[in-house]
Amino acid sequence: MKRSSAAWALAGVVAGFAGIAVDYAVTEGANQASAIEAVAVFVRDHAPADLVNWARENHGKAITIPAIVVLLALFFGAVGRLARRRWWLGVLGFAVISAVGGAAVLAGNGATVAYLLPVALGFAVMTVAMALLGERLTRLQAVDDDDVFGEAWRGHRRDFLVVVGAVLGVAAVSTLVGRYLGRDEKAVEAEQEQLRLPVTPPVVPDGVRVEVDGVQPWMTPADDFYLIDTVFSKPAILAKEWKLRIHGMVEREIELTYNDLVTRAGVEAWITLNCVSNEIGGDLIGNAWWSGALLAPIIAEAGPLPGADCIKQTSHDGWDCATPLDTITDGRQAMLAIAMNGEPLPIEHGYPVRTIVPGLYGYVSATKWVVDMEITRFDDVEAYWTQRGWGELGPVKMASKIEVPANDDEVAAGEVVVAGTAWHQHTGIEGVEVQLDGGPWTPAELARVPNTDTWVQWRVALDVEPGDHQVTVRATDQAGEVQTSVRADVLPDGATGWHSVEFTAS
Ligand SMILES: Nc1nc2c(c(=O)[nH]1)N[C@H]1C(S)=C(S)[C@@H](COP(=O)(O)O)O[C@H]1N2
Ligand SMILES: [Mo]
Repeated sequence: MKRSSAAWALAGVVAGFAGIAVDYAVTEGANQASAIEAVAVFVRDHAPADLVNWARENHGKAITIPAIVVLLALFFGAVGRLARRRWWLGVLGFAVISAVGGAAVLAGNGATVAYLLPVALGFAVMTVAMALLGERLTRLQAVDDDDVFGEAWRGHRRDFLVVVGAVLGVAAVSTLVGRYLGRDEKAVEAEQEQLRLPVTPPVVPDGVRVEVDGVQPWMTPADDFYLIDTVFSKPAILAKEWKLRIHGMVEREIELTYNDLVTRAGVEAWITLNCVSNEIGGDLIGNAWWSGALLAPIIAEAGPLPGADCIKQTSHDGWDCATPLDTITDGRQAMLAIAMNGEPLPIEHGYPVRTIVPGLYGYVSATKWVVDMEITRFDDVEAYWTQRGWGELGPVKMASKIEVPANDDEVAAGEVVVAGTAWHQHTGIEGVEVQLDGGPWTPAELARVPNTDTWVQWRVALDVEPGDHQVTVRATDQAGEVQTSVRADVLPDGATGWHSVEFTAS
């Protein structure tokens, strides 16, 4: 009896880890976080600060995943035992753990519902493996107790062990496949550790924050920076193998290596990047300290020929965009960036090199994993998104956003602080006003900005009576234009309209 209970636990452990291994293999292939990694990241991000600080000095990274594996082994053992009583309890156990993994995956930056597919596959493997093992064990148990060690018993035991071996084989092969598929990424991570780039760490400038709880940080950490790209698997490119070819309507072709670029590096700036698909009040925006080499002198060296008006940029994954040439040469800090917030670019944000052009939406400019620049004419090119109906030039539109209070917040009546961000990169924001319940516009106080290429934080205190309210924001830019109230969809060239928030005061 005892032995068969151990056998059920073993079956649960073997089936569970086979599912985990399959999830790992698929996610490594797709350069996504495996369920286990996602849980580790979630734990890291939500653990108490003291624990995280302790872990940093005590090999926290090295401990977290083995600790999760041990907990999983205990859990899977229990699931195996439960499956012995009722098969569906086993399924339920695996479903619960898969749901936990799936939730952690979804909580990861840039995750979409499609990221759940590997977890679902892992769950399927667990259940099927458990069903196969459970069937063998049930047969083993059905043999009369007095037949233990008899012919039939030994046959069933052999059957069971064969299936255990097969499931372990699936787990082992999946783990090896995952290792193999993840090797490029590991190599890039090792290279990143070795890099000593001539970049300075980010120092948040004085006075750029309004110091209101709930307003997003001035600097968006790379881990929280929104992610947009069309790849299923992020390219893992070694800097030492990277090259950028600049050609087309030029006097001379140029080929740059990563070292060439590092030698030319010298520009560092706070620049806010946003996506044309950002809805009013949306999150597809971030502000970072970018370091790299100015593009203007590099393009000047190639020498654009008369008539050229754009640069068709192509990334390693084949995605492309066309950037107006004058936005590169007009003096703004358009750059080939090698670092984000003082660190080498993370793979998902374009390692080793991406383009950043202040004042343009990402889809016409911010090429991640950029490897090719063709100087050409808009008349002669179509790029990934312009072929799909999006606008050609892609200048950022002025926008403003209320971050505090949040929609449906309940606040105390009286003085209510309203705060948020506003941006019109490369033009700059002159003023921000808010309006309570359709009343008069009240000017907000603006925090400072280091240049016109970033967002600006703002705040204003309003006197609010008890009841339901709506607050609306609008900005004015340094060209004197007032943000339009006319609602436009993100397609084809960016949303317009005022952002409003509804809240209750009591
Ligand atoms: N290679 C590549 N670069 C790309 C894209 C892409 O799909 N592929 N998307 C662009 C878009 S639409 C935006 S908004 C920005 C987003 O950059 P991020 O993912 O680093 O935030 O990258 C741009 N660069
Ligand atoms: Mo975008």
